[in-house]
Amino acid sequence: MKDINVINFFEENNLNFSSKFKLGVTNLPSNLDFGKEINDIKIDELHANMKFTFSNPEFSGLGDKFEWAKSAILLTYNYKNKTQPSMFTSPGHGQIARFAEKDYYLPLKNKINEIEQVFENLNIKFKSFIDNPNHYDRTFFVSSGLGWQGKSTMMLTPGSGPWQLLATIYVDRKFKESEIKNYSCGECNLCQISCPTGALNSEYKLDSNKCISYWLQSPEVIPYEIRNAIGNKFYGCDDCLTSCPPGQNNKNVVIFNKNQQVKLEDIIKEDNEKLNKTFYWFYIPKRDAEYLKRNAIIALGNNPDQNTSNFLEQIYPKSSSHLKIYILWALVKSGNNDLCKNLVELFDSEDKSIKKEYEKLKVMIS
Ligand code: B12
Ligand code: SF4
Ligand code: SF4
Repeated sequence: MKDINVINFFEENNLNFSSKFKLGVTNLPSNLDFGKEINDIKIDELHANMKFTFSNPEFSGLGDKFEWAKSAILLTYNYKNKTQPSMFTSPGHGQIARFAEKDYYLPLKNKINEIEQVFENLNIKFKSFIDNPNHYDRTFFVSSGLGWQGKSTMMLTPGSGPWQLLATIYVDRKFKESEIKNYSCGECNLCQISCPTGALNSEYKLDSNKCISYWLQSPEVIPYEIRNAIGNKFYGCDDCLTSCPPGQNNKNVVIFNKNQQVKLEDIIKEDNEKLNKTFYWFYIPKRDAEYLKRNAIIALGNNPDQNTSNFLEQIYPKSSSHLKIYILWALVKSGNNDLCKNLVELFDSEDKSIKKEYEKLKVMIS
């Protein structure tokens, strides 16, 4: 029997795809196995102790996970919209990376649900994955003819570049396999040059220990050099995406995108539960919004406005010890060394961890 084209198959089942979506098919078994690559990153400790796919690389990186599956469909959602991605914010404001300015996973999940419905109606077995620790989402991207892996490690497609989210559906049905395209980054290395921390110094390999995107999701204490490099970022980092030519429009203009800006004082003052709800699609360690406030204080330290020092002084007494160490750092950054000294003496003369942090900051100043 002739293999059916996947798009025609869905159209026949009343399921259409807007131009935001792209589909590609890899026939199984594929002999694709990224378990070793994921494990190598882990062995070299480039994974910064993250769990995700690193918990069980042998399974997450394995293409042929299910004996019953005959095809893997890779579905991508292009979240690049008409406005240019913005790296700029006004003073006192922080930047949200474009993938998180809205819940862009939602349209992808909805589409997966529609696909699942089609298979369910036809009694065809399937299993889908989006951002799941048990599956490395990039596994079938190249083999499904959707593009190539860039030096930033991002999966790139002509037109949309890196601005896309990925999902996979294993299915017990053979579809026509997509043709693999022969693309590459060539001599380009703009992502490597643009990365503020050197996390991409080895091409095609990300050192998560240096990646801002990682640190803004991490529960660990953020090192000083990373805090400085974070700049105005509040959540996520797009520097290696914004610089990537295949993802750019012809016209590059400096713009402020309001969807990508937050007023940092408002975040820091907000009730934790409310913050969790407002940003329900963010990955927040332990769903504890204190970590978002931490990010906001760092971004405010790097991108203060005229009121920042007064504001930080006001909120210091009532803040948790965890946040106090970042407030002190932000005050030192803006040259308020005496104010820091007074705050510690006045409110925390008995708190060993804060005093220790203050001693470290004093070394930093000198
Ligand atoms: C852990 C994780 C992170 C970590 C680590 C990222 C990473 N590159 O590994 C952190 C927190 C840093 C992160 C950041 C981001 N992430 Co993330 N993340 C994941 C997650 C959960 C697992 C990724 C993983 O397993 N990495 C393991 C390593 C081994 O993978 P790798 O870097 O791709 O490794 C390959 C290369 O090293 C390659 N390689 C090595 N040598 C060579 C040589 C050559 C010549 C070639 C071609 C390749 C090559 O081989 C390896 C295997 O293919 C996936 C979701 C999932 N379940 O898969 C999302 C995912 C990768 N993230 C995604 C996104 C959107 C982001 C951010 C853009 C978000 C942001 N704006 O802040 C950044 C981008 C940072 C970057 N440059 O990658 C998307 C990426 C989509 C895409 N177009 O590729 C994914 C797929 C989620 C999704 N479902 O869409 N993420
Ligand atoms: S997300 Fe930011 S810090 Fe991480 S590799 Fe890309 S540019 Fe570097
Ligand atoms: S910036 Fe250049 S080198 Fe980096 S991923 Fe994009 S095309 Fe490849």
